[in-house]
Amino acid sequence: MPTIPATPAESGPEPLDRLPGRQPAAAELARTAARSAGDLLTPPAPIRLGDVVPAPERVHPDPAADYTLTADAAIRVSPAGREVAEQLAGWLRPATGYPVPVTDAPDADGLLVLTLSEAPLGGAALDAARPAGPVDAARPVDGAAGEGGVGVDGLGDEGYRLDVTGAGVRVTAATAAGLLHGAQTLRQLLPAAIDGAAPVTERWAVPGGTVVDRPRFPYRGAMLDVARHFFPVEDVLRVVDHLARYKLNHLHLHLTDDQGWRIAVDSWPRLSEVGGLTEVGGGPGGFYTQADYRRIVAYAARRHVTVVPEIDLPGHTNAALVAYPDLAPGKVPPPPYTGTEVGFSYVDPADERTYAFVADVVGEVAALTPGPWLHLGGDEAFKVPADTYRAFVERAQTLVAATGKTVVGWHQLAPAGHVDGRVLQWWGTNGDDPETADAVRRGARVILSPGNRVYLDMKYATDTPIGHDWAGLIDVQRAYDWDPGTHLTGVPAEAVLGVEAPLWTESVTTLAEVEFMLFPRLPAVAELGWSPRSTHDWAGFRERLAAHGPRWTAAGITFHPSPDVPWPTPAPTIPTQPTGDTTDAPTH
Ligand code: TNX
Repeated sequence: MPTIPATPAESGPEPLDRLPGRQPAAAELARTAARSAGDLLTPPAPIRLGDVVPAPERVHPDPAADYTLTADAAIRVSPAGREVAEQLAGWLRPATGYPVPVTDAPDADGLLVLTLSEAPLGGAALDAARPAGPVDAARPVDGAAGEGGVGVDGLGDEGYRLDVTGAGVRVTAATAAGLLHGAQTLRQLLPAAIDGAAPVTERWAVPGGTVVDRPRFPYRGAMLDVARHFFPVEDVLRVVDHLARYKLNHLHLHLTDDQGWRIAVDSWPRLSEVGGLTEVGGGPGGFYTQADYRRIVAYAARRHVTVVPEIDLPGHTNAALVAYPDLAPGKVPPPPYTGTEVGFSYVDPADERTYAFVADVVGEVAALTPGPWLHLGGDEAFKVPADTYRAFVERAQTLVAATGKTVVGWHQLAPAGHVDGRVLQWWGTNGDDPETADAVRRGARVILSPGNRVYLDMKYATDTPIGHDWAGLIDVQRAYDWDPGTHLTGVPAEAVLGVEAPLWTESVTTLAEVEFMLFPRLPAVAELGWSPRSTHDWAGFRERLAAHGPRWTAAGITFHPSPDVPWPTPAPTIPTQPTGDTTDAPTH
């Protein structure tokens, strides 16, 4: 297994004696020899190539081709992939202590061992090192995804190919999103200590072979309710990092509710200035300025996460009514609300001014949001008669469509008329909803968030210190063992856009508590959204997931040590309940 390839390669390191103007310095030769000797003496990488969450579509291990990251590692990348390469370097530097430079120079000095490319690369040493023919269907592809080998052309918007040989590592993808997903896979293939914030001595081995991977569903998300309790920008950025780690690509922000209005709207300033001052339990609340919101959106975009803003209408609007009592039925100013009941508030559907309010708000939010979606809420407007509700929703949908955004709403929107592309987010608990199935027949697509599977505000067990249980107790296996493609009667897999795990925050007050509810269930939902159904296997998943406990510990991520998961022994230092402490800030 040559450490230095015999021929010049686009992807692998140049032979030292062929670099222009350089003679093989004795020190370099010695280092090369030492590395080769080390490769012969060291055991295989302790992590197997398939030990990734979410499970990749195809994995072809080659234990003879493990790669070891060393101090001279550099990342070579085309300009379009630079942002991803910088992120990868940012993950590798703290724990390795290596400089890991990023370069797009084809003749850059130093050994180039990681290559990100947006285009297929031919004739490189890494190609020579991988097995001939299509990658083995060690994990066969789901029906629609095709058969046989998958070339770069078949990777789609988010897929990637990862090749690991003794000579180096290469991620190939058609898009920067695919490159990032591949880089996340590479990160998981390094020892857990890679997630630490300070240098440690470790053999940074990566298991050899090839991974070819792409998602099952295009929409994979989580929702954070920043209305019941407000979470500062830094917390939201860290949640974005958590999503990206597991290849989730949408962050739904529940921005408004009875207890608080969290986004500044210039044309209706009291919404945030007055409506933002409350939260559940009487705390100070808060809101995002438009600059704050833009910062979240931009941070997410760099991680290929799309923000989906939700303005919940016509119910869940007490905070808006406190700010603008003219919007309230009967113009009666309601008192601020800091409890946890639902369904009592609504904007006056009989007043034209309400529709001016809706148009202004969705107009400003749409202008701040580069992503295609705008979520209208629509849930639990219990005090609005069905006909009135339906007429309100139809006008509101039209106002959203006029902004150029695609309407998303909770499945209560189903009876309203179809608007182009609209998406219903199903949060029921019985897998059967004729109204939603009917809306799908009329053209709607569905995001699945079954309350009894992926509502991450549900307790894990009766003794979970925070959370609800109205949809049942949800431990990891329950969150994992269902199929979004067949879950909802009368809704075919083709109508399923994807999955989303909502985290409501009536009882969740700190970032540590957010993480405690997300981990370890969020990766289960991520796997349902990403991995081909043929890989679905609880026994295998819990083993792969277990290896993430030490990663979360190294990264300072709080998690619930669920008894569903065989955490490695000796047990990592795991807080048994939310502690409120966090040790690292989001990476910028
Ligand atoms: C139902 S799910 C709600 C939320 C609550 C949640 C608590 C949905 C669309 N509405 O208002 O926060 O239950 O689990």
